[in-house]
Amino acid sequence: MINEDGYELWLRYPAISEKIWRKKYEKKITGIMIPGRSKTLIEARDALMRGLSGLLGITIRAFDTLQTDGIIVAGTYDSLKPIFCGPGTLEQIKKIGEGEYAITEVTYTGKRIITITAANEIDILYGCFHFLRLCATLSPLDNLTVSESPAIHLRILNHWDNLDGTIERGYAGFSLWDWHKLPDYISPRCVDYARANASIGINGTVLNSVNANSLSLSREYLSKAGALADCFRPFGIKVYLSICFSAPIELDALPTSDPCSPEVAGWWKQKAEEIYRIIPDFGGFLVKADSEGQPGPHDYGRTHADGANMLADVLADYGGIVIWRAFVYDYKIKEDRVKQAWTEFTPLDGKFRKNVVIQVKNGPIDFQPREPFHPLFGAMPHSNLAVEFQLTQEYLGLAAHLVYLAPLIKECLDSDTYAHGPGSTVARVIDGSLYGSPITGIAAVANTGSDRNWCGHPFAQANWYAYGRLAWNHRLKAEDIAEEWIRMTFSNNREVVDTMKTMMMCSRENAVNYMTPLGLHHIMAYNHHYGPGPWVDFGRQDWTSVYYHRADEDGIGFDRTGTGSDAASQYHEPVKKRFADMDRCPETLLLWFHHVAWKRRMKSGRTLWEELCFRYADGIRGVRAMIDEWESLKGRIDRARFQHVRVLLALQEKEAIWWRDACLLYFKEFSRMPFPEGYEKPEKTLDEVKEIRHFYVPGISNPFIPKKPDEKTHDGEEIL
Ligand code: GCW
Repeated sequence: MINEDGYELWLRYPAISEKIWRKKYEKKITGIMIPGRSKTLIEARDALMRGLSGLLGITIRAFDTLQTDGIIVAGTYDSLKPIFCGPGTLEQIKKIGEGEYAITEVTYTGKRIITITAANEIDILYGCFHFLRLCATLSPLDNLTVSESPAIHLRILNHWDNLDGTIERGYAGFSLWDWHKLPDYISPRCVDYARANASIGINGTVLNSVNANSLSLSREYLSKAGALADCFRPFGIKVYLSICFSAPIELDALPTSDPCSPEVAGWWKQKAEEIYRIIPDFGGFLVKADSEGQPGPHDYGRTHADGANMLADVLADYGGIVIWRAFVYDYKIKEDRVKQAWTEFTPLDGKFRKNVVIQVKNGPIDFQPREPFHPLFGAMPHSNLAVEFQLTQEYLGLAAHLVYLAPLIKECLDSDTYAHGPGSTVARVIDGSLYGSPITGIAAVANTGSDRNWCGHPFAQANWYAYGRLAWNHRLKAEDIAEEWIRMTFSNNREVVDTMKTMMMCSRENAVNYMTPLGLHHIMAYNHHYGPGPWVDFGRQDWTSVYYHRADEDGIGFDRTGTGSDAASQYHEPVKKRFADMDRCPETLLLWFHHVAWKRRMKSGRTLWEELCFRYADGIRGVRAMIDEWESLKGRIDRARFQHVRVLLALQEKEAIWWRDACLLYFKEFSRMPFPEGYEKPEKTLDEVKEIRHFYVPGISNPFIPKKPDEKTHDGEEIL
């Protein structure tokens, strides 16, 4: 077994050794025919030839006539018309609409051929990768009648990449974009990135961080972005840019960036003209405004709609869109942070242009291991809403912890908002089927970087893969996607597949348990967010930990019912009542919505304190189970990747223990209750754990020197 470094992702196509599949199907694949000379069709042809040659261990040839059985034919109606002269076949092809593809087996002049057909070339490319996925996962090829079209229009990655090559919250190396050498030199890495995205149907990429540097819109950087756009275009990937709302001031010294100033609107109009001269199919702007110090319309007493609509108007003629983030909160506002986006955006529903998409994080805080779905889903029926997930693991162990995120994504998408009665799921909000939104979208903060294996942890690629597959079809099951990925990335061996799938499917719950069980949230270390920090109480209060857990001698948790911040009231019935009722609130979110007595009996019969101890212990148990499962695969996985994962799992266990020690020792100061019998006791004292410090943690630009723990919250203000 040759060592692999993960560079080929899920596009390896190793020779299929499974005899039954080969015996049954290899005669169906003797050659390919993809007429046409466009870059996209050449890529489709190369992908099929390379993939099928690898899988079958033969040289697959390209034919220009149908000579034998087993030719895989791919093309559009027009490109295949000269080939299929007889009746029947072409009629089938004609029925395929924009944005979909079909894979069918037909008989033509007595020959059985598999056709991959679509109305446009990018869908042909998608179809070819789908066919390769079927073969690589040993799926049956009998009487194929595949018909696929994506549920969501915009399937986008957000790269929080900075122009200096660093990545905010990036843990897999540096930016993939070599800004310095662009536009002259485009790394082959960019082509491989585009191919990987096309293979999972991702059709948009935002090149730069939402904490945008205005230089991204300078002519120097636009020409660099243009070179990337040219590279990605044959793969069906549009380029977008994050913009800084004050760019007119920074780039051309305008006196203002007020969206209602004609001079400012004129500046953006000119900028749009400049951009579309370089990138004719430019996707549009992603905007983080009036959030975490980013400038925005509020600086001028204007609303998000004023800001978004001014930008939308300058892009409309080009078909561009504005993706405006709803990640807004401000510690100066005396309102529970989780309520502020809903408070600010619901009055603006229906006031945004039709080419504006409001991009909302999956939960109301910030990509925590678990959050309730964001109340804005189901609260803005007259606006285009997109959901934003985070693939880079800012709050989930950086690139050191195995945490498969498809269960988290599915948990959000399957959440019922009850906005229009039962079945009003988040998925139906964002795929447009609930409100008929003209533009539908889904986004994820990328976890890619210059690391050889793209995502740092060998298993982290699965999150990129799963996001793409769910963006294409959110009805897919997390474990089916895991199985696909394992088969394509590691092995079709049943034991390997089952064992890795078991590890992946429990990994998110493990992380929740050893970090933030029972609805705890935002108790990580300050600034770099690496490791636990339940004691953090300095700096602005909504960036502390004590603001969220509210631990005291009676209990722990944030009262978000009518007796507290009343955040539960932002949800529709019956969700509202269920969250607000301590007896009916799901225990997984109990401390998100309630301040709960240490002695309260949980469903398990344990007290809350005992339940917390059980959950932290169970998280560590889960990691140890993953270690044992991985050890059982020794010899079945190539040594390099086996060893890489083995060492990272050991680190994950060590950090899970770190989380348990920090949180239980700290909370014990309030509960004053003994550790229950039968559990491992913390290895360190609370003071020892507090002494653990890290400085140059990846993903942040400034080395964080911890402030003295006795520094009070911002201006000593009382906590809400
Ligand atoms: O999760 C937080 C991160 C910031 C990020 C911000 C956002 C890009 O800590 O690094 O800034 O969210 O989503 O804008």
